[in-house]
Amino acid sequence: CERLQLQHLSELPQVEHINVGSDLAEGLTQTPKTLPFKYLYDDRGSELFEQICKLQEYYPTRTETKILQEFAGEVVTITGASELVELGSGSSIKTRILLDQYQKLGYLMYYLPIDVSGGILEVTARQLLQDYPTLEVHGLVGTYQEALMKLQPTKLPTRTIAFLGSSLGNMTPQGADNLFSQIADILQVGEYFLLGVDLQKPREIVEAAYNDSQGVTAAFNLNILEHINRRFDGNFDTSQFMHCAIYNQTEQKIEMHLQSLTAQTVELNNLNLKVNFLPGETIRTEISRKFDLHTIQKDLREYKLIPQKVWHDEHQWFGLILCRL
Ligand code: AVJ
Repeated sequence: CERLQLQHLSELPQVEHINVGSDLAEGLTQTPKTLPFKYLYDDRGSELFEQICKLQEYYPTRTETKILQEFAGEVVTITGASELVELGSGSSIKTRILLDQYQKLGYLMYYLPIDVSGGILEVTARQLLQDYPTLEVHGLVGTYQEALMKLQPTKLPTRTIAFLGSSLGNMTPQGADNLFSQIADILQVGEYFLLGVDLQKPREIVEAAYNDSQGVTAAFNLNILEHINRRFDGNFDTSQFMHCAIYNQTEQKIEMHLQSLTAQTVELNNLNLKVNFLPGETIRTEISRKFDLHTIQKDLREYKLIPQKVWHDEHQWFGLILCRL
């Protein structure tokens, strides 16, 4: 089908592969131990994340969805006919609210979803083509950085890069700065960046969202070990680790960890790596920062990403910021 293109960036000879796994070895040999959050998203991980989004305790997805339902029309009116690039598109469910509005105004659409999870990207792209007869989809399977480097010049008057769901929160402040700088380099003057951010709120609400009663978040967290076992010929035993998520009040971020229940040694054969765990020792698998609307806008301005309009829900739990370069 001509309207669909899927590019697997990691299979391209241009992308260097020498460093695959080195980020992993680095995190596992330092104290405290960490793992890069991107390994949470193999196809199974993406599926589990979709389940998380439907949980009563997990407020971000439904709150952002409500904001989009109310204000997507405004977003689309401001950006005009646009090529929509989306970082971490997953199942594109919330994006459909934007796509619907672009269609309603009769705008031609070119959609470039970017995700590390190739399975979900392919299924989603095919479904979108069926539901949006005039849409062209060009999916990029890879990390944000890889995919942004591979973007072709815009085919439509403006490009909008969307980064929804507060995935920005997974990055360190330095990582977020690097991403803003890369986005500002890629956008032309007058183009847009749409950013969804989870806002600071009482710790009980945040902790409940990452310790759901059905254990879906625990399964999502533990799945990172299965993914790593498969990719790097490892022998993590998921029954010997326990999910925990704690809010770090000073730094306003929730941290997800996997805690070793015993003293154990894990081997990752492809990396030639043995990792020792003390009983109770943890691996940090994710941080999810919670933002302040003022501070984040100031950060964006430093990269010439100038906030044009900010929307939020009635409780100010979640914010959506539309910036223009
Ligand atoms: C997809 C990064 C927005 O940080 O809330 C959900 C991932 N982790 N539950 C988040 C996640 C645990 C989620 N993001």
